[in-house]
Amino acid sequence: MTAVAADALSAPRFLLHGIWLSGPTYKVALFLSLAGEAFDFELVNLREGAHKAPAYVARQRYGQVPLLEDRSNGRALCQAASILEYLADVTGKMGGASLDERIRAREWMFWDYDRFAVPIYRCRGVKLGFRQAPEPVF
Ligand SMILES: N[C@@H](CCC(=O)N[C@@H](CS)C(=O)NCC(=O)O)C(=O)O
Repeated sequence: MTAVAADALSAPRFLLHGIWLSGPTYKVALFLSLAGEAFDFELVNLREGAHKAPAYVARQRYGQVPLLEDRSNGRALCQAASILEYLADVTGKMGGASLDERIRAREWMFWDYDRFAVPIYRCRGVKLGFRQAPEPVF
């Protein structure tokens, strides 16, 4: 077996395309990390328009990040909440053990986007140094 083939066999199941300043990318990375799933990460440079390149849009039809590739079956997944549901399905983690738990998990995911996302992403931006906030806020 060649070294290249051996590398391909040992590659992590998931390949996450995104950028560090993207909250939706972060959500998927956080799930994978908390679930103990090794994954590769490929930077998509939004400033250079990499997310609108035809080869990328062929995999991520909205021309956004994140994009998660599942190498075990060739799936290309987009929309962070949908990706989280997929990961819960295929890993058996964090999806909820009963219908009621699954309903509650979904409620949090959809509520997240209209109530949590903006303030959490802004706080991350301040912590990472690319947004400003008055001292008393933090
Ligand atoms: N609803 C999407 C939102 C994804 C999103 O807004 N991604 C931003 C970066 S945080 C993006 O790719 N913006 C570039 C664009 O929309 O052209 C999700 O949850 O995945």
